[in-house]
Amino acid sequence: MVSRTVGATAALGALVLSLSAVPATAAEPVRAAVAPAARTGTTADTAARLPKPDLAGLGSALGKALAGGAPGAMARIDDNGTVSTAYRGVADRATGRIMTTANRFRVGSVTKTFTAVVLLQLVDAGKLNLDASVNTYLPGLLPDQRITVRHLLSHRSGLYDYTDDMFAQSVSGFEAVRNKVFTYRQLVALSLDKPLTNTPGAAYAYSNTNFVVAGMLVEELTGRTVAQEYTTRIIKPLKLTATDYVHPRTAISGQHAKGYLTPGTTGAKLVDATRQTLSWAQSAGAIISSPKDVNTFLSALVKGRLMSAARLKQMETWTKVNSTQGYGLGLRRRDLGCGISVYGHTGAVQGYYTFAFTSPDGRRSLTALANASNNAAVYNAMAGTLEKAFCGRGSSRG
Ligand code: HEL
Repeated sequence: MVSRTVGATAALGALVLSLSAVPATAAEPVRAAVAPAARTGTTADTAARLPKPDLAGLGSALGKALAGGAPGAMARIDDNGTVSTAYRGVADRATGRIMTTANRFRVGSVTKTFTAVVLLQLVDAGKLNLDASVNTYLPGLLPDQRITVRHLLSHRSGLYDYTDDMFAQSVSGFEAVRNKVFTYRQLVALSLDKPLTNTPGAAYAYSNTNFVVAGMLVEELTGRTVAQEYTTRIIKPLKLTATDYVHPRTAISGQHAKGYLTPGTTGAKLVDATRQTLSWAQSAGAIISSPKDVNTFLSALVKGRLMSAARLKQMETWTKVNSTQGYGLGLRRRDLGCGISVYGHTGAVQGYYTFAFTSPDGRRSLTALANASNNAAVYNAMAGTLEKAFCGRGSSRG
């Protein structure tokens, strides 16, 4: 099912509302006239120049995810007030309830972007220095004084990712932690059982440990929980009504997609992984949200509504990941086949693969979800949704 609605985006105000009923191409000259000075450099009017999304291609990408083994898949594009959705398969295998974009789900590491936003707001407030040693704020926590806050947020600390061992066996590893409640310090201790993987600052090496320590910083500097900080700094101001952080509770409330972990053994049954504490990730991966909310969040973020322009510039300063990807501060950059780069994050927790990205000016956002994980065919199919959403029919990949 693919549908397109031209909708009201209340927060954007009356001027943009009046534009939202106009087809994307026709609105271009007006859009350019609305806010010419608000954006600078290469981010200006990216969405106005974007090809129209390829909605049929988006549906096909979701179909490929199902062919690869996902029970269901869905995607929502918010394109400057125009909403397009596509969905396939089921949200719940037991009842056959269909998958739609109304379902909430576990966003996994998209949580890292939320955590980075909170810390960058604390930088703006003068409470945190990105280039200070983490141990300045958490004395004695880390074994190397040279590890800075910026190293954490850009995955350059060298702190070993304890989840590599935890989930070496996908199903037994998951079942061993499904109901566990860890303290942050216990997770850091698991990491510190292993030496640093690189000299601090020297290399990009993705590690959940970085964002566990980031969560500790949030709690240390504010005296409040990460849940409270996400709520007061992001969820409430942006009116994200389907977003929350319920750790260590295991249930997802309201309408949601059940998540299915693919076992490592061929032919073995999918494992319903929906209920879990996510305590192994916490501030690195435990947020629950919806496609609409994630799109609203990423769009507001890159439009500069969550931090100063100077902090956003730092967030969008990229460390090379590979020839087509960069990592900023809790933010991924993916370079697409049509020459456009998009910013956001991916998520992979048991049962859920998320791709959530926005154009650099925040005007077009995509959140795509498959309710399966540990399955390369599904992952690659979902990665293909980006090309369809941002490159349209001109996509050279996917
Ligand atoms: S991994 C990633 C993704 N991130 C990181 C984080 C997240 N998720 C995890 O660390 C969970 C890893 C285990 C997931 C599990 C599965 O697929 O269900 N895999 C196994 O059990 C494998 N034996 C870098 C992919 C991200 O995109 O940022 O989310």
